[in-house]
Amino acid sequence: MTSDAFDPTPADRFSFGLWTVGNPGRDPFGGPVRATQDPCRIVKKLGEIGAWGVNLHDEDLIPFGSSAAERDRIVGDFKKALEDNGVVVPMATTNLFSQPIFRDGAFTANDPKVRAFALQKTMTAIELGVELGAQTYVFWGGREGTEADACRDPQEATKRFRHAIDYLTCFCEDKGYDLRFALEAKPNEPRGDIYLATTGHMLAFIATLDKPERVGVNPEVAHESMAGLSMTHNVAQAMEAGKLFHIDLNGQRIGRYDQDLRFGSEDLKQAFLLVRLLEGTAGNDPYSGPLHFDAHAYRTEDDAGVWDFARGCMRTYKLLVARAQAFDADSEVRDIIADVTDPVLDPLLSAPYSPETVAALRGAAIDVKAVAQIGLRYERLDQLMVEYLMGAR
Ligand code: GLT
Ligand code: MN
Ligand code: MN
Repeated sequence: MTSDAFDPTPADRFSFGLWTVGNPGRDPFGGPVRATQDPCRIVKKLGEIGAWGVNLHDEDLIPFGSSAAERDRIVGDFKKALEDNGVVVPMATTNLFSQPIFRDGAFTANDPKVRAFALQKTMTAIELGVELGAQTYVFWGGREGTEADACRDPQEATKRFRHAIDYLTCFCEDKGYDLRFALEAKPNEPRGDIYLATTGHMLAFIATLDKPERVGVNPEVAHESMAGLSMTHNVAQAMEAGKLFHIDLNGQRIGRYDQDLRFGSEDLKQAFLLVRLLEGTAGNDPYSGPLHFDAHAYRTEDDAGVWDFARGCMRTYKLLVARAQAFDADSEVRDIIADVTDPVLDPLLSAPYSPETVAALRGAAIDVKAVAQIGLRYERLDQLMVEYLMGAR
């Protein structure tokens, strides 16, 4: 394999979940097509291809029901693999969806035994994450939802979810864990409807928590796209609020099941705009957290194809960074998106509200017809972006 400037290195902060490159290719209509990989082997392979981190659910590493001795042996081996291969664990999470007890949700389930078990499991998984060095803890409420919606008041579900997050932030504080929570939204699948369906819902919910400063979001390209929304806009809102604690990058077409495809393999323009925003090539403050690829290889692939998939995610990200930098350095682009200024109105728009500034603003003469006739050159701007994406510039 040839090497070039787009080969990933740990400095790029790319991570993969054990469940992503370890995905055996199971889908609702067919069983696994690839062998289950040992987590230590995944760590070794990730180190070889230049990834920085590996993320995990409790059960990705420690099979459900393992004894304490088995757990300690598995964790010991895993820590050694991390050290030997220079790979870190930036994020950990809890599997609150695979075990049958969670068939009607975890934190929002009607049965207190289910809610209590979800808290027990999460506290144990948080301890594991902290032991492995994780700094971010993700909450994806995949089964927190309904098909038979009359089963509970959706307001009660919100209250229960809030109780769980408040309880667990207290647990971290009590234990002295410097762990930040990142809430991941999804509109549906595996449930018919999932509560707190988008990143915007999560941001509003976070403002109602006891310790909102500990909690941010983990938006996923596929999930925001399933809702028909702009991932870039949703991420921008989270960044502006100081709440982008983590991100799940992948590929998705609107109107489909959760495809979790290789990053950039669908809607390259949206991927470009997202990378441009995250990297701040247009001048905004960049995102500096982990870049996690929550995706998996096509079911057609063997083991070699899995690592082609992983390399592809990282290379596409780096290629898009280079394209975004070139686009934003282009004088024609800069000219089109340059700030529109007005020596009279700018000071009025930035002045604090007062009866005087209101009077001045209301008295300002604006040529409504002339302003509406100026061409904004967005056709040219968008074509320039396409030309950068196609390598014509
Ligand atoms: C699951 C889901 C992902 C979440 C993971 C975290 S698990 O694969 O589809 O989007 O990020 O629980
Ligand atoms: Mn995800
Ligand atoms: Mn997904």
